[in-house]
Amino acid sequence: MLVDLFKSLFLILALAPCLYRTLVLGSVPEINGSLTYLWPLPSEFTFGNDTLSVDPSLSLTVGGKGGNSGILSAAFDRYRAIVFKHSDAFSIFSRFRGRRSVYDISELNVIVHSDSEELQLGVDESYSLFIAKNDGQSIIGGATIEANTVYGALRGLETFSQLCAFDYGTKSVQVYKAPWYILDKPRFPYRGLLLDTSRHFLPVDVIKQIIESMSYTKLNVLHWHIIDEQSFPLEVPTYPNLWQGSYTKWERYTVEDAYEIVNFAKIRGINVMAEVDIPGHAESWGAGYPDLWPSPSCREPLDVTKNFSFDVISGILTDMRKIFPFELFHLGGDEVNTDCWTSTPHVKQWLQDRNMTTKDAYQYFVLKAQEIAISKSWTPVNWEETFNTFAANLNPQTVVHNWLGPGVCPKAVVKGFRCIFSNQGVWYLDHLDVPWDRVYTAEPLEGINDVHKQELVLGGEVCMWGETADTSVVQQTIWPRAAAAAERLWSRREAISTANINSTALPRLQYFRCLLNRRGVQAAPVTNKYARTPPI
Ligand code: CP6
Repeated sequence: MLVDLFKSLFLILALAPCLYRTLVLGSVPEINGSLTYLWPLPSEFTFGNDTLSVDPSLSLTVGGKGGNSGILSAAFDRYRAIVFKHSDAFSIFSRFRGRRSVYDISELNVIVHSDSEELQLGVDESYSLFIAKNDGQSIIGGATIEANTVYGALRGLETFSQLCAFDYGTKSVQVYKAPWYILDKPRFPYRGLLLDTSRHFLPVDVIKQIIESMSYTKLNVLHWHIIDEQSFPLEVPTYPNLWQGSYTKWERYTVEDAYEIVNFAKIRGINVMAEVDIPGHAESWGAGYPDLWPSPSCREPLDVTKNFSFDVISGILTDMRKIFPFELFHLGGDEVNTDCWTSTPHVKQWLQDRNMTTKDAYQYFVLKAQEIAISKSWTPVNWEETFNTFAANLNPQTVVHNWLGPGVCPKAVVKGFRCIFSNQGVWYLDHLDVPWDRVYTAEPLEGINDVHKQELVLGGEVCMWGETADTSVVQQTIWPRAAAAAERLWSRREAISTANINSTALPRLQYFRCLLNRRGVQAAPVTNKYARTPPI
């Protein structure tokens, strides 16, 4: 009740100037000369000119049915460590100097309305965040986050932490430009990052660090491309020889490792979408079960003629279903070169007996795999070649995953399919020559004007393919460019228009990249400050 009243007051009083600026002047309020930059930009916000001090022993107070969530208290502890990293180091000295006893903010009040911790596509990630001085004049004093779910509260905590800046003069944590009134929600429900652990193994701790850094930029899906032709690192209890296809005994994930990754991600509001890329990217499966190869000289695509191929797929998916609760499951289906199927006698014969072309057999394989996934209550995701080759026969539930240039989502949504945008020309992070601004200006809804069709675009994903990147360089290859995509996927389209990004987005991204570095993430420079036009 009271909260609703506050909200109405907030909307009228606080947002009016903001809406005026955004709607009438057509641009986002600028934060001139301030250290308080936010990334990604919230959907609605206003700010003032006060500087507030934050108590180093900031405590959490909670409200609402979901206020007692362990996910929330663990997140508060993580963010307190981040926000007070510096001031903690000074605290022993500040005690000698006589610590201030009065702070503007000594409690963070977090209200979570729902006690459901279900994390699925489209989970409510909205939140409001108010930070104002307790001076009897502002509508609300102190710092308050309000959200429908604990995952919205996590997004609000991230924003709160970005507003808390360590001031090297007073050696204390401050919030500049208060009062802050923020109402925020994501533009797209699917904001992903692909990690490829087949081309190079990534240790569990490295994957966790990447997940942690994803939460800083509000990305919410880790697309785990676990297996490919080069290696099969995952334990599959039903077919225990499969991980004989790992590089070494030490470059493997046990079932427990996978659980740990999924849970680590979940408590940060991040879903893990697993991928089993079939039939084209699966050569490594045959290290443990050579019958999956059509012949010793034809090792992929998997043998389409044998029931055993589908038994193994079914076994893998049964085991993986216990680990991956996310409703989406990626079945790959890209880059299927069927040439060696026709040069393998028993496969050729099988095709002839059924009067099937290799294209028919590719379709047969993908659809059969989809049925297995659907029977395990998964929604199948497939790379776009499946749609490009046999859209009319593709299961209508299929989520089409774009990668070959920008064109497929407009076509897929017209046919009623949902789509994920990952145009390789801009969102493949292993393409080191793509600068931040080309990542930033890529638009998932380009070419889709009908709002109902736009809703079928779930969002997008940046892809960190592993052929040329391992633990030693993976974080600096992902960041800061993945953050550019993250803002595209979170913030309102009008707020991140492509005009003047060098004066608006660039300084904010440079600040955010520096924030990543301070938090221990090896993010690369946004631009090369020392680059000069070569002399003629
Ligand atoms: N692996 C798999 C890959 C790629 C794809 N699938 C890929 C293709 C082209 C580029 C980068 C990556 N390495 N399984 C395509 C979806 Cl340029």
